Amino acid sequence: MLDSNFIDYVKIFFRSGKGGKGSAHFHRAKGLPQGGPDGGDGGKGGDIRLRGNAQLWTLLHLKYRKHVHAQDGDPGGSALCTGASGKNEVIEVPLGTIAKDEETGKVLFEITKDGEEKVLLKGGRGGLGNTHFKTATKQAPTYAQPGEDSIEGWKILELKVLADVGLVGFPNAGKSTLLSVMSAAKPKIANYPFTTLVPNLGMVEYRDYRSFVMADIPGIIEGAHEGKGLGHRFLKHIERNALLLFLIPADSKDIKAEYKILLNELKAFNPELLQKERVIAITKCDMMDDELMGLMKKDLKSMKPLFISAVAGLNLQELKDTLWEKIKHGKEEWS
Ligand SMILES: Nc1nc2c(ncn2[C@@H]2O[C@H](COP(=O)(O)OP(=O)(O)OP(=O)(O)O)[C@@H](O)[C@H]2O)c(=O)[nH]1
Ligand SMILES: [Mg+2]
Repeated sequence: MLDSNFIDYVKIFFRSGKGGKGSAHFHRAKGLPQGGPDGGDGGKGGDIRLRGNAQLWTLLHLKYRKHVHAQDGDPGGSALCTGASGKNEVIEVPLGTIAKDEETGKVLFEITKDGEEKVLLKGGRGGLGNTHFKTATKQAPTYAQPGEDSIEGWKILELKVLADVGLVGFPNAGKSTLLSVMSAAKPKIANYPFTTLVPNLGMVEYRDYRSFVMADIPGIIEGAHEGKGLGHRFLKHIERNALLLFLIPADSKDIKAEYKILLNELKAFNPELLQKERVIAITKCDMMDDELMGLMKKDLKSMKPLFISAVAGLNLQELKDTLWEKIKHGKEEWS
């Protein structure tokens, strides 16, 4: 894949901690040569856990971690001392991370909230000390339980970008420019197709300190669903966006045809993408004079687009209002 910092897939060998073994100790004290069993339980082995962290955007920090082992539990001690539990190994992941079993491909769970913690591999239980095995007929058990074994295996962590708004458009449509003026993100912008090679996310501030996340993905071209261009690899990221914002430049040869191609590509990739709420914006409207704008508005009436310009700041507040209006229902449902 392209040399980039956007890592959305890692494969790691995880092993949870083994449970500590129970102790088979007997109480010994001066004048009490035949004390009873006092072997403590073994400590629990550490879990392997994943925890959501809203400050992370990629899995880059895990790129070079091929093996992750949690600590084993300590064995039980004398005088009923329980062994110390092994430390849990908590892996921080961005929201939208899915954990899969490498062998079966089965999705184990998904992390969607900040601070959400889930156990990937459970640490072994500590073994019971010999005190537990004392019975009326067996006062001096020499048996103590071994700790439960660790669990290990290759797991896949995969990230699907979780954004409220996904930008959809041909290369050069002005997606990155829009993201750069609406958020603090600074994506690369240039006058050639496929400037954006990996998704960029930006937080868009809205009125009264509310905000939403916008994702800029590489441009989509005809045939993207068959792997043409770069769109294919990234289309999966907009599967998660609540709302799709289609961007078509005012200087497109045929705006309606361009819109249709975009819709077809999404549909061929995953028909459910067409179920999502959509907003259409015609970009680069600063390039139009009033007369041309008038004609265009008439011609595109059925599409109900917004006419914007990222460069001239035209109708950007209206765009935010429209997006927010549609997003907020979803947000209310989540909270
Ligand atoms: N006049 C004008 N030009 C714009 C506007 N927005 C973007 N552009 C120009 O259009 C070109 C492409 O802009 P980008 O934002 O890189 O387009 P993109 O959709 O991200 O393109 P890819 O990353 O290649 O898919 C750049 O030369 C921008 O300066 C606008 O509102 N008005
Ligand atoms: Mg771009």
